Amino acid sequence: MQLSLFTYLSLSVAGFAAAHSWIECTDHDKAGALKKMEDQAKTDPKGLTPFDPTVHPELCKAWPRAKENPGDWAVEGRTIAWNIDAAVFLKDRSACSPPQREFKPQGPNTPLATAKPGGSIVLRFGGNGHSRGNGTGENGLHGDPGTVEVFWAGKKETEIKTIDELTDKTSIAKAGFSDESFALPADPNVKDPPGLQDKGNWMTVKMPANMEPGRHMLVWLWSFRNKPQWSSCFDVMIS
Ligand SMILES: *[C@@H]1O[C@H](CO)[C@@H](O)[C@H](O)[C@H]1NC(C)=O
Ligand SMILES: [Cu+2]
Repeated sequence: MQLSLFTYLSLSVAGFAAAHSWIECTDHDKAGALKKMEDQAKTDPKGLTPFDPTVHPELCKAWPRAKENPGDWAVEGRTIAWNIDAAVFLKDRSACSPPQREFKPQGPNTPLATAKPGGSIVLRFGGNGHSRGNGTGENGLHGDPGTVEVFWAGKKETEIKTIDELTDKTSIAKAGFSDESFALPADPNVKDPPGLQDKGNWMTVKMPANMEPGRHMLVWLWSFRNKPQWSSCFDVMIS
């Protein structure tokens, strides 16, 4: 099925209509979030709280570009989440959403992630009901939830500007969208919300050992239907 321009625009404007996700935290306390979720699952398995930083900012120690603390989840889905598929349709090959296209100093309330060369950071993004393939197949049917990948230009203070730079050469980490996620119930046949509760997905990313000290720009990309779909841009300070 060919999507019309109108459909593409309304998907990107409405934000929630299509499968979508973005990086909400660049240094997340995954163990702390898992503990809270497991506790909640015992008492209220159908009403898991999203463990994103708009609800639990105390679990987040570092923030992506243009993300407020705590911020508004619905607004972020329309502003800092970048719909690559819709942009490409409109002949825009930008790698990042407009507010994430340049580095602006981040205040003490929303610090950058820090790491040593070869060290790891834990990114958090929402499963948003898609962790078992809801809406990620052809024509919005069930499919593979796809992959998440992180890219680096190879030098400090260097921007990745277009999706044409998201290649094997700049890729530093790749995983399945749901490789690190907490989803209820255990029955894999429950694939759709509200039965499916997938309120926490993570990606642990090892920094290349050859990163020099300084600020490094990274791009996170979620691909499904074998195409790039959504991106988020953030920085890591290497010590
Ligand atoms: C995905 O889940 C929604 C409920 O959130 C449901 O309405 C929709 O039909 C599901 N998609 C598919 C392809 O089953
Ligand atoms: Cu979505």
